[in-house]
Amino acid sequence: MNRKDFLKSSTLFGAAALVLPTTNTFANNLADNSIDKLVDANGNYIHQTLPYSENFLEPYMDAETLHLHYTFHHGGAVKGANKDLQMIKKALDENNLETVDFWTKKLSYHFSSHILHSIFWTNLTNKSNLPKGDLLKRIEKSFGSFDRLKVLIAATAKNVDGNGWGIVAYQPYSDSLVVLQCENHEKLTQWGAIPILVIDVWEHAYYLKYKNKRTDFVDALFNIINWDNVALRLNDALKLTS
Ligand code: MN3
Repeated sequence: MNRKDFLKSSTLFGAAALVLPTTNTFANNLADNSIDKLVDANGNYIHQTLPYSENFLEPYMDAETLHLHYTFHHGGAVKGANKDLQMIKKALDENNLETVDFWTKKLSYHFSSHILHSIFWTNLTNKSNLPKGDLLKRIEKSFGSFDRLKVLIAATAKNVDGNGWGIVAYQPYSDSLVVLQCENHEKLTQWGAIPILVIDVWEHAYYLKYKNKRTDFVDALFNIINWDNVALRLNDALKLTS
């Protein structure tokens, strides 16, 4: 798929998501690679099982935090997104668009949460590894070195105002990797950017173990980032947009 087709199908997907099953190439690529599958054949959002046991990321991420985070925070977003979608459908069916702006805003929040959490779980592993190959080359091209990226993404994540995420994304419009500071789940993106590494700095992600020390949590996460997964995601993003 070339970039023109991608943009065209993205637009179509955006408009058709309410009524059609997902046939979009990006979603299919992700499902084929078993990275994540966020919707079923009918376009409803689904909550995949975690790719590991809840104590897998100990001691850096404790099992209780992971359980609550995955079950109630991520799970709640999936439920919320399905409700928002139903409410938008209902508004269209009944031709009553009075509250549709509310549900559209909610859907942006909930589905963005679903997307980022799905990426977050697979971005983590219990054995440390480092970026290599094409990913490392891309990092060096965009940031100068891996160390410079680490400093940038860590500072960006630690300094989010309130709840949010630090994100490394592939930006097809500039053909480069970019670092984003996301507030909540859906704010402060660059259109088109595809997240490949996400760091959840909502308090629910760390408060049981790290209390108010968000900085310690972000530093600890660097012990469990699965750079092979980040590389796989970059590869998919490049294939999608080339
Ligand atoms: Mn979270």
